Amino acid sequence: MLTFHSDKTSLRQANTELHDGVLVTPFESPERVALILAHLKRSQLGEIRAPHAYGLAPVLAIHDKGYVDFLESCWQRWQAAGHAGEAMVNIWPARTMCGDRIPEAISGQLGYYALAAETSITQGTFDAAMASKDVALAAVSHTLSSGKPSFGLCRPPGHHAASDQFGGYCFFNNAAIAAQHARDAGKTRVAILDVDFHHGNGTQQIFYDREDVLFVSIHGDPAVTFPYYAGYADEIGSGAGEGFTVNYPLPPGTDVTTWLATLDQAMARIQAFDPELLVVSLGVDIFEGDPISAFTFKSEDFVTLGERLAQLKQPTTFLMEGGYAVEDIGVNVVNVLRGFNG
Ligand code: SP5
Ligand code: ZN
Repeated sequence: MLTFHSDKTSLRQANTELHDGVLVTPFESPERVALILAHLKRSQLGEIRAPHAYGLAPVLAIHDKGYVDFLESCWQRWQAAGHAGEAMVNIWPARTMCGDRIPEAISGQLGYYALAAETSITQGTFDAAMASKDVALAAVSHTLSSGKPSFGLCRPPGHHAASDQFGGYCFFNNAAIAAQHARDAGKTRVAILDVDFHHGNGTQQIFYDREDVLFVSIHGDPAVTFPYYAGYADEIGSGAGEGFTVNYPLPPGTDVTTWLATLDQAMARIQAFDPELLVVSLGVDIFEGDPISAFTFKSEDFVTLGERLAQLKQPTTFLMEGGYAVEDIGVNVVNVLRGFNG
């Protein structure tokens, strides 16, 4: 399987994540990509290519222009304001405030454009996010032109990023950008299957009222799991999009047998939709050893996951989302791709 990777994804080198009330070194680290790459090479899974630059047009097909401008200028403006640390949100347009005004100050704009506080913005974040979506676009382009599967080693991940909000380590929604690229290239129906431990709230929001992009997600029950405010089973899409968002929340600790039985249901829904392309939001944070997640996959279960997904017999693009057990991240990702290859 062809992999797409960009060295520029390592330009995101944040030092701080707000975790359990403490500023820690971010779980979403550049090391993740290095370790996956090393294991891909060792496993001789196939050629690894760099993407070309697709520019901002495919980003603006998904994201709000004001949001993109904010991301591009945030770090410089935060520094210009004289703040000591990394750019971090500490105030929101919360439920009891009006909420639709965009303040002038960078601290106010951060609250407007952030959906979570753990993700700080720093030097290189925007450039890494640009490289990450280029990886996604190159991978999906390869699948579109060849019909063959591809793996986009995206970093930062994308599925929490909404049309005008960042958070959950995500800035641009790589899967949404790739799916829209496929639509614009003439594919009528695109399915996104999100297997990351966390609900892909951003992808859901972006396509919530659309019937041309099916969003199906298996994830930790948001009643007790980040991102808490989206991913419930009764969120099914709206308007023309009703029935084209499908959520399977599962309790923390769910065993692999139950998870795979849920995957069968998800795959049946995808089959009924009859897509022309499948985008898999591949988070390997469903691994038992993941430091911030609570599903129970063992490394060999990822082979099974890949094998099952191959049964859909669709042109498929895998895009990297989460996965924070760094010592096992390479084998877990490669196992999915090996299982898919058969
Ligand atoms: C792409 C992706 O996987 N993003 C995940 C973002 C999660 N951010 C907040 C996680 C909070 C985890 N709290 C669990 C504490 C376990 N001790
Ligand atoms: Zn995740």
